[in-house]
Amino acid sequence: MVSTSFVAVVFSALPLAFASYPAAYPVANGTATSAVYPTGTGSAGPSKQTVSVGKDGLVFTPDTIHAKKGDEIVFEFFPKNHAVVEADFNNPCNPSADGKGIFSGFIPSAAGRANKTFTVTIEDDQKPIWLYCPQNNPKPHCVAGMVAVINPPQYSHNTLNAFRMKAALVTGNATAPSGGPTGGQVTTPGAPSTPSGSPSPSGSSPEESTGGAGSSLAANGLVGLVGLFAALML
Ligand SMILES: *[C@@H]1O[C@H](CO)[C@@H](O)[C@H](O)[C@H]1NC(C)=O
Ligand SMILES: *[C@@H]1O[C@H](CO)[C@@H](O)[C@H](O)[C@H]1NC(C)=O
Ligand SMILES: *[C@@H]1O[C@H](CO)[C@@H](O)[C@H](O)[C@H]1NC(C)=O
Ligand SMILES: [Cu+2]
Repeated sequence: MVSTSFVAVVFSALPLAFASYPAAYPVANGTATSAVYPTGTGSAGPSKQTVSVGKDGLVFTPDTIHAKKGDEIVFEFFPKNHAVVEADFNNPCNPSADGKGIFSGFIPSAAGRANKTFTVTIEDDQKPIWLYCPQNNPKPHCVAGMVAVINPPQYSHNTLNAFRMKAALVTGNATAPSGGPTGGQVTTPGAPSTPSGSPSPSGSSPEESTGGAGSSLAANGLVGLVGLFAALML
């Protein structure tokens, strides 16, 4: 038999569980905190998303990325010579002040996709990551609007449009960090990684997803609800 207080507790908790995070739905794992901080360890597992840098002009495509903890963002670079740098929201076109920001290094391409990619693994999906391209030739790409954001804050004036407008007001050149790539991995996808003689995976493209948070919402909701019941019954 189910007591009325148990039912009351469950139903009073439901709005909490369903209301807060449309973009990254929390999957209850049996602790109270899991409803507040999505762990990204749902059954779908980490996803991989691709961002094109300079493929469609001086822009990132897409320029707004939603990712969970553990997800990988793979940047693919197109002509002629772009880079990805992390900025602070209030200071676009300059590397973030803490010196710990993401930097891909410049990755040139003569034609088509460059032979290197830059992969960032999301460690904190509650933290917005503001990005720009530091190339200044023939004009500052950042000032021209070549900016992007990973996990923009919700219900905030700090939107990508606001960041882009701040960037447009920067006078002079964008700044690239000194030193090599940080905050991610530069890899050469074309490099042979399987022993010769083994079946070639040619033709298959790397696993990709566009986020899929919306489509898996119902399934995750069910898992979350079951987890909630399990937690309350213990
Ligand atoms: C559940 O999630 C919380 C918050 O992220 C985490 O601290 C805790 O270790 C997780 N517990 C299990 C059993 O996964
Ligand atoms: C990779 O691309 C760069 C720039 O286009 C080029 O200089 C380099 O030779 C390429 N490397 C290989 C292994 O194709
Ligand atoms: C800005 O960058 C361009 C291209 O790299 C360079 O030619 C120019 O001298 C720079 N301007 C200043 C003021 O540093
Ligand atoms: Cu650029």
